[in-house]
Amino acid sequence: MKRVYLFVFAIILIMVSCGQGEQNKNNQKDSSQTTRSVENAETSVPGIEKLEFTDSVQLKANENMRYDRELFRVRAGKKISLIFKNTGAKSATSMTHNVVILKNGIDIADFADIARNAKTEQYVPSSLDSLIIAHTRLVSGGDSDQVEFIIPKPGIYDFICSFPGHWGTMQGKIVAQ
Ligand SMILES: [Cu+2]
Repeated sequence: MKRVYLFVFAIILIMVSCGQGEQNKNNQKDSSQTTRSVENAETSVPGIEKLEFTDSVQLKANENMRYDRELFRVRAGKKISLIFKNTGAKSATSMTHNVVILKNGIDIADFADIARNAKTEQYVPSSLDSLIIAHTRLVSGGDSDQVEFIIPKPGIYDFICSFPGHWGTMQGKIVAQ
């Protein structure tokens, strides 16, 4: 009789421990799914899935005070070329523009508010270096500039023209995945 009780007890023990194992597995699955969806939220914007990955961010702007493109999709950790052409007239009175790619999480308005006072540094003050991934020089009408950069981590990175008063219309996003 005792042996039968022991046997039944053992079976119950096995069933209970298996059930807990199953539950732990489910918990693990849930938490990894949450992490994955948070990562997606940080590296995705509407329409990004329709864009091809590029290693060449090519931008143009003129007197309209807008970039010709406002969304790019790149690979994190890969070398990217930024080529900016000011297609305005080659004239001393033409607007000058630049492209400043900011690290993610930087407030554009706050950045621009400090940058606008840095005329001697072409509106990219060295005091804000730690907030910048890369930037072109200030480009006159008919001229262009090219720089290379790497975005180390996946995320959404804003780019703006830091010439005073331009960032409101001259901005876009680079999504690194
Ligand atoms: Cu500009």
